[in-house]
Amino acid sequence: MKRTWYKEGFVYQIYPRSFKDSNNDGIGDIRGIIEKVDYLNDLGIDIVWLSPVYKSPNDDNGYDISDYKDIMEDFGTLADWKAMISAFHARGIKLVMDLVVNHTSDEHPWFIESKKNKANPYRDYYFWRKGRGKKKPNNWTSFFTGSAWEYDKITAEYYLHLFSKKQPDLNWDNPKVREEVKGIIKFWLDLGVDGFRCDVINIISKKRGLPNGKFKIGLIGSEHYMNGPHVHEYLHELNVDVLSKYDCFTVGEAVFIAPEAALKYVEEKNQELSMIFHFDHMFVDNIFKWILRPFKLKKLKRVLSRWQDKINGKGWNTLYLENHDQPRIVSRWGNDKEYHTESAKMLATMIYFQQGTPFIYQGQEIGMTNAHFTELSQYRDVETLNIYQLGRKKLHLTHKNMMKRLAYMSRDNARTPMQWNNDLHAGFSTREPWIEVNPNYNDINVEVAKKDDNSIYHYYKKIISLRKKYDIIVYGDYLELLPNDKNLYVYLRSLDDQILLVITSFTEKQVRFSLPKTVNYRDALLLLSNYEVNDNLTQFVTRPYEARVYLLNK
Ligand code: ISL
Ligand code: CA
Repeated sequence: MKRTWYKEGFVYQIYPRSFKDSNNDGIGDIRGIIEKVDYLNDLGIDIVWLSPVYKSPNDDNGYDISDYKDIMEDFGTLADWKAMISAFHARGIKLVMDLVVNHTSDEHPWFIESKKNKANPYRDYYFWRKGRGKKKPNNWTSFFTGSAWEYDKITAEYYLHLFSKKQPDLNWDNPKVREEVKGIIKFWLDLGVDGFRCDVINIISKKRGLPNGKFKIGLIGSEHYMNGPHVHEYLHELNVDVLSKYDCFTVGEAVFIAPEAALKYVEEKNQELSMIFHFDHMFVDNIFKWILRPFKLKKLKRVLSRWQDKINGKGWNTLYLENHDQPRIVSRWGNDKEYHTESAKMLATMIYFQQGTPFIYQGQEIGMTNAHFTELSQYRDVETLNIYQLGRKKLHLTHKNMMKRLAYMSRDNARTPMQWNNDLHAGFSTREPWIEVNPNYNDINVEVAKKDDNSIYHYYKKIISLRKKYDIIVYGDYLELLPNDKNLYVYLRSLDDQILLVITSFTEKQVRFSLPKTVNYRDALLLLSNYEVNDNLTQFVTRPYEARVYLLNK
């Protein structure tokens, strides 16, 4: 395994709209991030992944880009951005930008041109097709519900959009499109960025002819673009032509992917991506996100262990529980009431001692919870609003039923403003923010957390510092113990003559833990725990959401 900084670093994701508002217009911005650089440095993180800050009409909060080489006015200017990257670099923090190139905004000049007429040189940057009589060009559906095709009067043709209709898909088979993407990557690398998080990168290559999807439910047509025919060629091309010439890394967002398919992207010899985000663990408590099912620890363990086992030694994993598209983990698999602190710490322990690059999402380090919105009008997210309409109008579900699903899964749960202190609007802004602040900000905020030695914040800080101190946490091999236990997730990591033992309980009930006899060691050191520990590690009864990490010497 090649040792390198992006495997050793801890990543912090910033969703700029909700991080810190410097000019009090209710929207987070780049100057706001600059105000908080020392906060991030103090937490100990090494890399920042910044969600999109490019020019955008904000149909999907910046994931619909109208100018890849400039900054959205709400967020500031390119000069502010330059000041921000300097502030990060001055503290040894690297910056990863979000690269959203499966689609552009419909307000991007390329799309505006391509709409004009069929002979326009930009026409073939996108997928324009005639309808089949009165019908759409094919039966594909969008990630955000409804058909993936939108009709445009000017040329009487449809264009493809796998996300909202303001996000037309780019045609990567056109070599000019690939050259444009290389130009964008080069532009930011030359300004000093250290890598890219590549949005939905495994769906950029669509099957020739765009045939109808076979399955009639779910994301119809997806078998024709998930890990599509030329995706590996195209990523290899970007890597060889641009990325490999810089000291940078890439993390690809890969939707609906199995570890076997993931390996093709991340095996070092293939020269494509450095690592990917998969979603397998995010589907443990739901099917297609909106059909909820009870959380089962055994399922989670099976999924995570499978990813550890398949990728280990060949490629590199990512470790995450939250991002701007997912609800808050403590509300999801923990207990955000009686055991808020214990369960948030346990979840962090469970994930961040596995092998892979760890990512935390803003607010996770203080245990921010779901928004618990009760009115539809409190939601802002395009996906959330679309799914509500689909549920009500097409599936005839009740308002109450839909609101329950949104309260659990909506992306807006992660998008409420960062809770900095007890001031009005949690210190995020002095003005009414673009989305409501979670009313629990008086108890859950950075200022309170910093003062309390037992806080979730200090626990995260400890995890981050341990990872810097012990190679085994970064590079050790993974082995799961007690796979059939319904309440405990226990695993080992091993490197040379050391073993790391991680024990986590997913229940408030007491559970008897016994260390399997196969684990032999001479001495043990408790590195981390979310309760005071006075007993022996070979056998003990767990407390609610207990977590312990031991370093054993063979
Ligand atoms: O969050 C999801 C809805 O269920 C995912 O399906 C999500 O749409 C998918 O992971 C792709 O996400 C990325 O691309 C989208 C953007 O809306 C997301 O914020 C982004 O992370 C389109 O650019
Ligand atoms: Ca602002």
